[in-house]
Amino acid sequence: MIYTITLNPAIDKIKYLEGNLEQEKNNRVKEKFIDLGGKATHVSAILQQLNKSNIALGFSGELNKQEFYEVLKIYNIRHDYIEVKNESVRESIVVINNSGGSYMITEKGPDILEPDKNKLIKILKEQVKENDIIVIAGSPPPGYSSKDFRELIKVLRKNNAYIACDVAGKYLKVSLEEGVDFVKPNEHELETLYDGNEDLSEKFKKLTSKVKNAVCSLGGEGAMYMANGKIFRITPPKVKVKSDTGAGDAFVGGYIYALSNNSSIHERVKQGIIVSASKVQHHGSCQIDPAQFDFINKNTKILEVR
Ligand code: TA6
Repeated sequence: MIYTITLNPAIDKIKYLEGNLEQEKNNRVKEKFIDLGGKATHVSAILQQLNKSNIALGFSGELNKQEFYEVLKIYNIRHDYIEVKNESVRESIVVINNSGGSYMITEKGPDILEPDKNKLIKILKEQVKENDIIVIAGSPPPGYSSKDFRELIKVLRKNNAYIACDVAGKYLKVSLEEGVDFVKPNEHELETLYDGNEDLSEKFKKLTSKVKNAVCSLGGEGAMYMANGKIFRITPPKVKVKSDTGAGDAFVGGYIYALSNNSSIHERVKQGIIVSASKVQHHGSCQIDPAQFDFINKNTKILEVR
């Protein structure tokens, strides 16, 4: 089974403007969408659209749970979120200019207290079996410390699960210290992971010495990854971008889909790129269209960096 863990899910309120965002001006909205946010939620949405069963876990908020569950229902996602009393699932406002540039304004989310943290650990101890795939992604909520995150990883490691983490900062550091199986920092997250002014591929080589499968996502430029001790760059074709929100999360969804089909590292990364390049052609945070995959696949390039 594949489980996604979103410690701090969000409801994305996406607003497409008639013009470009200007301060002290009434910026008119021409179209609006609601979608899932919080990162691992996107992975569940992508897997559902690829008919790959999975269960979404994490913390929701009691006060607006119906709204959140309505959005999960769009993708028919099976879930078992812990409902935090007197709290709400946070909102992320995504504003997209007429010119395509985007702004994201994201709430901090609910404080998670010890009893609820322990409920999640209990679910994982009871549910997760050997070789299950667990995806942890998104910024943990306030009050969720590095220590809490380390405990989560240790429980999953004890159950011999495959642990994929798409997290940043101190949580990425904990993931590397605990020896998870997959991480996907973006360029900025990799740059800030290591001090020093080595170039990106040098920093990436350092990262690959700490984790079996590492990918550095590079936005529309594709990604960098390691296979058989060599570094590769994978580049998708240029496509008409409607929204890049959730593109990195879509990559993880495609990668995990291919991993669950026992594909090679090259195929896993390529599937991630294909799904991500499809996602950006859609308005929401999680939509893809498999009918777009063939063109992207045929026009994606893989080159050995060195
Ligand atoms: O990656 C896109 C996205 O998941 C948005 O949908 C929005 O919910 C935001 O990022 C949440 O990011 P955070 O790092 O706060 O979990």
